[in-house]
Amino acid sequence: MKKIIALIVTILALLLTACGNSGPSTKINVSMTDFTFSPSEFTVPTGEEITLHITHDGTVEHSFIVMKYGTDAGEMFDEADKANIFWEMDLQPEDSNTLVFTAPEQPGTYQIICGMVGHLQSGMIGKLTVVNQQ
Ligand SMILES: [Cu+2]
Repeated sequence: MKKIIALIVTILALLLTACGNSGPSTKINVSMTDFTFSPSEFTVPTGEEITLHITHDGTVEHSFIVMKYGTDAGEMFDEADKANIFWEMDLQPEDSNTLVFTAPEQPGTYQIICGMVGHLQSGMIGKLTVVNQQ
């Protein structure tokens, strides 16, 4: 009987740990407004399928762009930066969408930006942290 109780306690402890939001997650929920991503920082495991649910709570078109490893858009997103897009989706105001993308195999930090003119400068910037799975 004691063993069973100990087992149940262990399982509950593991479940609580799994629910913590400090570790990597394969689910991202993000809201886009004029002009922020909320939240703006995400941690995902390498190579996993990531389900991204985006809601648009702003009034102008926005995009969610993950830049390739080792690149960033600099001061502004322009034509030359398009070659460095790892993954992108656009969303119209009051729309929402759920998409799946595969996380990069390379651990590290990746810049997230909105590619609409002027939005990066207005604060539509974020960070995707990709970590090896434990
Ligand atoms: Cu935008």
